[in-house]
Amino acid sequence: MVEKKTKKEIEIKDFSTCEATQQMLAKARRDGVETHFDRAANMKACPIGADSACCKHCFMGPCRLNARDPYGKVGVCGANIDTIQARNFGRMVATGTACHNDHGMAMLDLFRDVVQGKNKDYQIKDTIKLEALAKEIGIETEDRSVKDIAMDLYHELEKTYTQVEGEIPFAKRVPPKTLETWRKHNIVPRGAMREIMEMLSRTHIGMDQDYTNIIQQISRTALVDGWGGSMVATEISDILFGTPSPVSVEVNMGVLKEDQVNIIVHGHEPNLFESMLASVNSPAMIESAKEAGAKGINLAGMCCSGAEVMSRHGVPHAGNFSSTEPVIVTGAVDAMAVDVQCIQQALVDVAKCYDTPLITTNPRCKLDGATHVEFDEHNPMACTDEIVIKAISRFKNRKFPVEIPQKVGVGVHGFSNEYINYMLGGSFRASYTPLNENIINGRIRGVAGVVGCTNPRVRQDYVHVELVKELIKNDVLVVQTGCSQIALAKAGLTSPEAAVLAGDGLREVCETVGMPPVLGLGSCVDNTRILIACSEMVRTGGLGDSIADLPVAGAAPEYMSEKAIAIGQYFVASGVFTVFGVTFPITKGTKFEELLFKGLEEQGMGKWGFSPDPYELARMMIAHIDKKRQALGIDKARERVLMDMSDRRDIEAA
Ligand code: XCC
Ligand code: SF4
Repeated sequence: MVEKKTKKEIEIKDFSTCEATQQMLAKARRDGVETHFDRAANMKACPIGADSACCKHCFMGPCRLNARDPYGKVGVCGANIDTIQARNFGRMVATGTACHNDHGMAMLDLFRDVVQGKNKDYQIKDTIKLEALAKEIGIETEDRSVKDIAMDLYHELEKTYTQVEGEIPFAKRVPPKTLETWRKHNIVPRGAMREIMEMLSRTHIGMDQDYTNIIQQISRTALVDGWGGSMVATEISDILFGTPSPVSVEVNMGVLKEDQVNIIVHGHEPNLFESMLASVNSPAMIESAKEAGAKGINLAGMCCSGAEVMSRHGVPHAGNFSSTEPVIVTGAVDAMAVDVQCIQQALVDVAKCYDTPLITTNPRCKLDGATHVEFDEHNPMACTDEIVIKAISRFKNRKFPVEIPQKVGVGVHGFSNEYINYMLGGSFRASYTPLNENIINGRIRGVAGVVGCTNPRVRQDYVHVELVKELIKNDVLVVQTGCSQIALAKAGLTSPEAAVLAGDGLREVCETVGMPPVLGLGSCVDNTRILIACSEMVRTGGLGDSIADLPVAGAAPEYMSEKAIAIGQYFVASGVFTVFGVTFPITKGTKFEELLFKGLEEQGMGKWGFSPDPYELARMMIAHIDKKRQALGIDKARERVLMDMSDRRDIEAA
């Protein structure tokens, strides 16, 4: 195949390792359609911004410092490089935290309306989880009605957002020793609105100009994401829509069907998706699709909405973030409905090229040029029915030949914390004990969370897949969420058969339990399931008494969003060594870098790490896991298969 070159000569295979996406990028070039890969190749990332060496917080500036001589100059106000970087970092964390809290609060609003009987379109699906959660945060449940417990739970969780003084409700779930560290550093969040407000206030010109003090508010803000808004989003969505348990799902563009009306839901809040499920299954809609000549209506998800509903209901998933433009290039998408977050404005133009209705649904996320059909959760199907009708009409009038890459990865997803408990311990003695035992005896070396976005500045899926392969080969059990989980699903690593790629110890555990070596937990707010899993591991015993003691590590190797930075920081503040790829918004050789990459660990938390290379990321994570095993005195328990970097490079070069 001869590929037409874009302005900058980059081969399509260097954009992505996902073959379906490659096929569509080739088609896009033939069709004269541009994607974010082309734009990234032709727009050099701003080098000053990449180093976080500029400030535009006031109009005595904007000021830019020299990253190669970071202390050679200060801003007009005198702000030095550490202040500038810390303030920039703080604002990223504030924005990411705001997004997750906004999402969580929307779920909590819906929950309140359902409990009060004001919304009859949704119901409480998991009353067992409702009661367990209520009990966990100190709500009386004995001899009380579900409605009363639910109302108390609502009022309690609302504090996550609105509380002015005190500790957020889920601080009760934090292992005592970890909480003690937070209290010592005064970083236990009060409420999200307060923390985000204070973060923004403290980064204004003339406010907090000591990076060691700014970091405190950065951590406190990030923690109200992980242990606050995101956790509320996960827990309330489980209660309303059902707690996930393993389900076999197909992932990749091959889930689209040429002879059906294809609808994609892309975004983050599951309420839209739940209503869309009801719409596409309604007999009237199916009938009308058939009248239009379709065999049926085919619903698939993308990005986090998709990851969440895939895990919860087994809805097929069409791809991760970097495939959201390419999927439209198939010509097979009869409507794409979006809600909030990670919706690129470029979708408008790509959708226009293929006559695909691109429909925004949320009042807080409209796109210039898209059709807006507002989603009202008090009459949800009015919106989703209208989208289905638009899709059917587009199907009937399809103007272009359809080309669907015949690729799917079949795997098992939906490993909620509740299920992991059950899977390992059985229904009568559900517990994390078997996991801890297998870590102590060395069959499992440790646990890694590999999560986050894809980013057109790196080859799509490559870093995710190589990193995870390297980890499981070294007996590290991998848990996943978001676009990373989708990358591994496409690569076939989420199936139990993938256990053959694991080291002997991990493989034995996987084969005994019948689980894949890579456990998909859901969307990015579901990263909180990892926090809960860590807390359970601490509570179960034998692996130290704070999260910082655990042989665990986290990674977002292809991240692109500020939400990812917030997530990284809440893992670090919770005690987890967290590594990022792509690029890190920091000036090298500064005190602020030293604080993030070293100092925080000395304060009893985790720390950051960075490398663009998957093998180096794996090496860093495994070295950290081994360091923790050694500190716990369990390092001798395993036969160590040390990975030698020069060896493996030699093998690869051969
Ligand atoms: Fe967005 Fe959540 Fe990143 Fe994917 S992983 S690109 S944030 S959809 Ni959350
Ligand atoms: Fe420049 Fe200081 Fe204003 Fe930032 S706050 S733009 S460093 S003068």
